[in-house]
Amino acid sequence: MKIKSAEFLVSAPNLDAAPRSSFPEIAFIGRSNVGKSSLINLLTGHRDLAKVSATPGKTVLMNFFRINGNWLLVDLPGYGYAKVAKAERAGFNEAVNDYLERRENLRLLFVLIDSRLAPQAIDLEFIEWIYQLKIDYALVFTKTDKQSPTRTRAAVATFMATLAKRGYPSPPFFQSSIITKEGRSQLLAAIDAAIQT
Ligand SMILES: Nc1nc2c(ncn2[C@@H]2O[C@H](COP(=O)(O)OP(=O)(O)OP(=O)(O)O)[C@@H](O)[C@H]2O)c(=O)[nH]1
Ligand SMILES: [Mg+2]
Repeated sequence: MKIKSAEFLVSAPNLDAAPRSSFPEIAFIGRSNVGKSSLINLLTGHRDLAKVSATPGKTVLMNFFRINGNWLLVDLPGYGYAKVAKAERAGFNEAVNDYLERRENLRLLFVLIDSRLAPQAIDLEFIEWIYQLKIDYALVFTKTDKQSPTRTRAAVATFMATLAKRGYPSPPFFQSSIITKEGRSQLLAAIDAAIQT
């Protein structure tokens, strides 16, 4: 898929503030700082579409973008960042809960995982939850430029083995880097397929 246009629509604090839309939707989620906003910029080819920050917890709202005039991309707030105010944390968790449970046009959810880390409890818990919700999801192992391909392969294998041990089927997975652009064309092809369904 070629990205011809990418427009920011709205930052929504809750599902009521999300765009009313019948376009297919693709969302990105993962731990704070895992690289969601960076990956969205890589995919769309817009350097500053989604705000990137070295400070974890930057994206606290659900950010909606319209791509090519016919599908929506959503940058969801990162989970697992303890430092935001308690009230705010509860607020965005609720917004994400509502979004995942009720957004009917959601076609595919990309769950980003830091390729350098051993499986994290919070990621596994999140996957268990979306599995119960029957949401179509794929994993993206990010920041692969920061280590050797061998280490990344081992991290992916360990993660899949951990899911299998807990009784969950292996989801589709990708590897990504904003430095080498690894994963860009594969992710765009997966999005293309998902929005046709
Ligand atoms: N080397 C390298 N750095 C990356 C990559 N992806 C993201 N980063 C860096 O990781 C940091 C966090 O990236 P963001 O894209 O803001 O992460 P996020 O998941 O949107 O974070 P929140 O909005 O806080 O949840 C930034 O300093 C990025 O430059 C990557 O593929 N390679
Ligand atoms: Mg972000």
